[in-house]
Amino acid sequence: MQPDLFSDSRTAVPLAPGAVLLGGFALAEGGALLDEIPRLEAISPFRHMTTRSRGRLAVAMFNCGETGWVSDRRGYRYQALDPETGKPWPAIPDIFRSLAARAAERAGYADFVPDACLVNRYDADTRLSLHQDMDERDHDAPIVSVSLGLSASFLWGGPSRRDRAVRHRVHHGDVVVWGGPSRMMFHGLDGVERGRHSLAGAWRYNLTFRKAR
Ligand code: MD3
Ligand code: FE
Repeated sequence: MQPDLFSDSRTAVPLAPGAVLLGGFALAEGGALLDEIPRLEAISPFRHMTTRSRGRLAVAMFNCGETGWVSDRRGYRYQALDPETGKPWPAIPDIFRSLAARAAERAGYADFVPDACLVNRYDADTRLSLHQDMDERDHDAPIVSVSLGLSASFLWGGPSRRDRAVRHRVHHGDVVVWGGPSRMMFHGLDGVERGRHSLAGAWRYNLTFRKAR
């Protein structure tokens, strides 16, 4: 008997094989997580990266961790230095790391130690088109994603871009752990609510924790 697995199992909703929605899992810490962002973006600012095919990304991002996801006209990759500053990305704050490990554990992944955390920022007009996350070396490790601020409509597709996507609402404090068969599925974001969030203002933030190398 593992009491901590049953005490709030109500909030663990399977979304797809290998994907678990932990509704409100980060609610208590949401404000503290958001409070880290100004300190982090003072080291590595939010920027709009470009892609080889699609031009400037509407979502603004930076990374923390030993390595970070970057995109430019040469393609996508992970690298230890922020190309904007030429310096290492800021370290993953302890409260980020601890939350990610607890969420992964709840979803059945013991000892999740991410080496990268991509911080995405959206306003009400920002979309993220359907894509797969394939640039991480370790596809057995899950990805943990934390939604903060304004609610959004998440697009969940299948193994092929042609598969019909379904929408899920994600709210401040929701955490999703994507592993196993869901790790390589197409996904995107097709709308953020208009308005203001009491802690995040006119933004939605998303933290995605990855084991990239
Ligand atoms: C499913 N971010 O950063 S989070 C991304 O809301 C990304 O910022 C979106 O897609 C966002 O790559 C969606 C949920 C998410 C993140 C990574 C996944 C879902 C995923 C990787 C594999 C499958
Ligand atoms: Fe993604």
